[in-house]
Amino acid sequence: MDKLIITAAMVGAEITRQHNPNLPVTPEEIARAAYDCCQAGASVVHLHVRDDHGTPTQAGERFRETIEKIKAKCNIIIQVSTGGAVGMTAEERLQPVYLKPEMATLSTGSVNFGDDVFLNPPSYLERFAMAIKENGVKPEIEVFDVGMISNALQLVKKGLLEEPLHYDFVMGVPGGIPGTLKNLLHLTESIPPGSTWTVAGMGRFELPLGTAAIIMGGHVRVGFEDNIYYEKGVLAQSNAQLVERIVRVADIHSRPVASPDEARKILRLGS
Ligand code: KMH
Ligand code: ZN
Repeated sequence: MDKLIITAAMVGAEITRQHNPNLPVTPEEIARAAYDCCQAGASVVHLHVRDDHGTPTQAGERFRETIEKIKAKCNIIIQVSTGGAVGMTAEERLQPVYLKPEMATLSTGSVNFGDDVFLNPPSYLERFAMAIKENGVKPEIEVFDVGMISNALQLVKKGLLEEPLHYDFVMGVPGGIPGTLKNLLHLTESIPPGSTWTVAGMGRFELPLGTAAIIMGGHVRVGFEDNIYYEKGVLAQSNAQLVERIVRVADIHSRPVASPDEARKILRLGS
């Protein structure tokens, strides 16, 4: 098994300080949280940013400022979100890709998202994949349901994506694939051999699915974007606290944790 890559999804677009007062919002707070997560064992940050009012934004300038502050503190891999928030236009969502970060997400299908729809029609998939390719960015395929794997493989056939792909199984979103072990197994068996994968379990699914991934040879995403609780009824004090817990679980299962440079090799960044 490869060493374990832990991704910290620290901000997201849906959570507010009303949900968890420890949510990092400003570029300074996000950079500090990224540093703390890196120190705790994360090798990737999945990055969303907020404007001065705490509202989700995909503004290139805000990403640039936040990325600079993170880079000044640590060597963690920065993966920008192209999902943004529901209702944003494709061009709005694509802005951080033009900064040529090491990684960016690519959601390969539409999904009901609570009471909303996270819209990713075929035209978006091609446009996003092309922008990601043209800017030399490594995509992480966001899979909210199993059909999104075949959509990604269609993009490979069209020459818009290159294998081996790295997938993120986002499980337990209301409207997406439920966060069961049976479904995780189905997803892992549906990707081509040689692919890499991580799992992002929503809410109470974060810890059991993360534990399963550690045992199965996958990788793990944790953080406030997916889960604001440390345990039932107890809010997490920080993103780093959630990273620390996954490091302890990995340790119990004798799975060493990857440094950012080791993660770069596993994910074949820059190759
Ligand atoms: N905020 C969600 C609607 C991504 O970052 O690529 C989409 C999302 C996926 O978070
Ligand atoms: Zn996201």
